[in-house]
Amino acid sequence: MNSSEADHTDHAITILAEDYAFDAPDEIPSGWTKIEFTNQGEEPHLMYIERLPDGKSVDDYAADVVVPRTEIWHEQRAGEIDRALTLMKTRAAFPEWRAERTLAGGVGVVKPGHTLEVALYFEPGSYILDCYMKTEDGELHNMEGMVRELHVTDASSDVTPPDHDIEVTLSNHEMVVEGDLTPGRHTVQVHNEEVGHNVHVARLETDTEMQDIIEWITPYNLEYFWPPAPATFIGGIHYLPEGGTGYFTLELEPGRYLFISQTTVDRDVWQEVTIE
Ligand SMILES: [Cu+2]
Repeated sequence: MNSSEADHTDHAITILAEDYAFDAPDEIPSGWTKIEFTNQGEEPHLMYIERLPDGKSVDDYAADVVVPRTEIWHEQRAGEIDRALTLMKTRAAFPEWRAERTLAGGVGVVKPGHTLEVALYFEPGSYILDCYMKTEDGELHNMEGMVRELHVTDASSDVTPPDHDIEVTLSNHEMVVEGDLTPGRHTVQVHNEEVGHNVHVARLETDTEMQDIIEWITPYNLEYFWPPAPATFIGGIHYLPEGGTGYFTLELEPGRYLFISQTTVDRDVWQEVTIE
């Protein structure tokens, strides 16, 4: 192994997404962390990360966030309440402590069998890793076991952010995608200028319906993250904090791709890119 390969693999951690669990370390140092993320399951998965307020654990998160969310989702799934009421009831059900959470990035929706490398920055603290996509039966993956805790210690990593050749800038009313949009493997820097945005990348086929993607990716819709996925998703960076930056590797082939954020889809903010 030459020194550049050593630099590349040093301090990288591996996280496997399975149907339905995360295989991940329990503890990492703070600072930049490189994550090799592989979806080993048969279904698409994502990884949402948030830093818990001091004193809270994954058990609190499961009891106070995942369980009430699931109960209200079941009412929506049964057709008892519409989207607006679902949103209202869910917000009312979440505990007060949740206002003190901090978004910490994560991994966008990834198709089965796909691996990408992600780089994220972590302050010391307790975090949860959560996939809240749905099974074919409409059960939440986190209720099936896809939620766990990650401790970030006071020790600091000496990892530096990777070089990148594509940049995505997210804000409340705009998404800018620029850089080397050519076939091959790229590293994308995602920078979030305002509250809690994310970006997911999907490959578009000739029969892909944009409206199906919008309905599938819009939080609290009946179709939200309920299989089948309307397109093939190949990663991204999940909810970043304001001012936050994350990196992910993106493999492009000739064709059409969609960069879309769940928080601005209702404002028709997305970018379609054609790779030649
Ligand atoms: Cu999942």
